[in-house]
Amino acid sequence: MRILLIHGPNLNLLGQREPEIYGKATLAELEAAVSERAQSQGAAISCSQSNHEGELIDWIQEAPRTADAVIFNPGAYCHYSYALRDAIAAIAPLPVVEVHLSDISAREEFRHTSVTAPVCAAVFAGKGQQSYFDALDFLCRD
Ligand code: CA2
Repeated sequence: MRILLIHGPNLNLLGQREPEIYGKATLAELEAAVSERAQSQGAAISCSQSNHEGELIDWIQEAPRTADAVIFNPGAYCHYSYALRDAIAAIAPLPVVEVHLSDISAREEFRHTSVTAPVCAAVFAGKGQQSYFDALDFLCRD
């Protein structure tokens, strides 16, 4: 199984600020941990991060040509980007699993809604790195 791990805006700052919300790991460390776990499950991970909505849309649109599934942390775009939602819906049935480090339902009101979640195959949030492991387990469950 080939999996794209895509991170959205500001997640390149992981490990530098707000460790009480997002943990101490840098993005590179998080990607390494998820890649290692994926390998042990027979999956190969390709990682990328962008702060730009259009670039994220391009990568989602291209995913069916290079991958069997996507694990996506859209960052704050999940709260309002109908363009990303349309891109995810457009590549169905390729599964896109949405992940969040923090529990978005327990934070500020504006984070309670994810407009991308309804078109994703599953959502795992609030468990830090474990949210990503849960996404891997979901995709590799068969
Ligand atoms: O909990 C998550 O994974 C989020 O997707 C993270 C996004 C946030 O906007 C979403 O509501 C939930 C923000 C990532 C910002 O990351 C930073 C990391 C370190 C320092 C500053 C920001």
